[in-house]
Amino acid sequence: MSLVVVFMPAPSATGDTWFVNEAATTGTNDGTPWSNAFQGVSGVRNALSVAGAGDAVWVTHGTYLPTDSADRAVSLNPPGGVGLFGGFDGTEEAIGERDVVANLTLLSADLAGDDGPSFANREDNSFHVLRIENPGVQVNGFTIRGGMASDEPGLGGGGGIRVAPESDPLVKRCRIIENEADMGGGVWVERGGRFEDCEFSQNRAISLGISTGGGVHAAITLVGGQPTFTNCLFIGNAASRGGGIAGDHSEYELVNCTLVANRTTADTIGGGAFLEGTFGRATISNCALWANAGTAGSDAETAQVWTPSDPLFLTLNHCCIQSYAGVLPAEGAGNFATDPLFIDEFGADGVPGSGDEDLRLGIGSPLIDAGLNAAVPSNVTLDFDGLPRFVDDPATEDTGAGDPPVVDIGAFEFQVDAEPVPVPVATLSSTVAFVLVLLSIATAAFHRRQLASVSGDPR
Ligand SMILES: [Ca+2]
Ligand SMILES: [Ca+2]
Ligand SMILES: [Ca+2]
Ligand SMILES: [Ca+2]
Repeated sequence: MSLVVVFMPAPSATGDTWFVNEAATTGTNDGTPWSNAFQGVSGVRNALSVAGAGDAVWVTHGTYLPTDSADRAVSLNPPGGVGLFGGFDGTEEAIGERDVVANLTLLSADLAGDDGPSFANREDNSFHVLRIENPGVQVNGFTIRGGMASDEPGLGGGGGIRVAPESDPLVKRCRIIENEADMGGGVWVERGGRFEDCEFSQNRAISLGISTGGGVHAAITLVGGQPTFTNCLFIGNAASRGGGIAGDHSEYELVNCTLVANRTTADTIGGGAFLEGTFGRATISNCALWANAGTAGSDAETAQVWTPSDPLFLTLNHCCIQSYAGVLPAEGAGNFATDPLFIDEFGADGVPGSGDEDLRLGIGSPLIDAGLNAAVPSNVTLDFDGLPRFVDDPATEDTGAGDPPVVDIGAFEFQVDAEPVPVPVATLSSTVAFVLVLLSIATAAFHRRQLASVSGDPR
């Protein structure tokens, strides 16, 4: 078995690490070491009150709130240069030992603990779960849920995360789900910011007829800076305009993202991605836009992605776009409309973005080996699952561009060797052999999760 091991440097060689464990009831509750971790739902907030530039905050599974009060205006706001990392179980000595899939670490806006399905009881929630206003912040390994900015005084933007200009955070391996705002239900971002391996699902911005960006609203930038999204999923988000992501006089870049079943509620266009404004620019590469819809339930090309008529505003390279016929005013090449053959795009419940979907690629998917290698940022070597981003499928003709192996389209790379290779047991100890036998009978999906987990999820 080959394992993928990547070591993440600490934010600073001299930085301190602060520990948070919601379930802890003993110790001194002052943050170091694990045995004295900050406790309870206020643990993250208390850690951020003492952390400084270069410090890391390690957080166990559990639920954390921005405040102990009912003050909706309070958000978690990390100091500059602080790395906030979730997904721990409270015993780790290295960040590579955590498992963000097994250890769900929730930053929640549900101050009263009464949220229900379908956005019920959100009127008492925090406006924004996170406000990122300081430079050099990392947020990695959290689920961010329940932000409700639609009834914030003024124009509420960014229910899950509101990113201020010039802060340029790195948000990685986060699930941003079920947040609401006037603009940017999941995220409002102004100018820079990097989002990698994140999922935006079931967020909405529908309070106004012009509400834009169910998943993400890239706000007015005029000049300088653009948010980038790499290996991200946008599933089941809704907005009046721009269900998955919207840009308003702003720039944004999507690379290897999968946008499925996002929708608009007031337009027939731009269910997946939307762009408007004199200064708007969007570069969309190696992305799949499928089953996004406008008000009429349309699956037309313009329901997947839409921009006004100037062809310089939009660049599409090596994307799979439902109903693509080249009517969009866009530059670029390598785009097509063939069914992407996701393993299960809506899941057993038939509802997009509810968490039971599998947007990995099935055998024979036209997205395999169809991307543009040059579009992938040089620091990106892994896919959404933490598995190699560049893999050649010998059974699929390379229709993409670049030296083999050619990157796939979408957030997941087709893993040719996902099935474990049987190992001769005679050469192994009985314990190791038993483990390998168990592995050899596991399903490919199980193996993928194990591989990511065994590798320590050190991203
Ligand atoms: Ca509530
Ligand atoms: Ca589902
Ligand atoms: Ca490939
Ligand atoms: Ca190939």
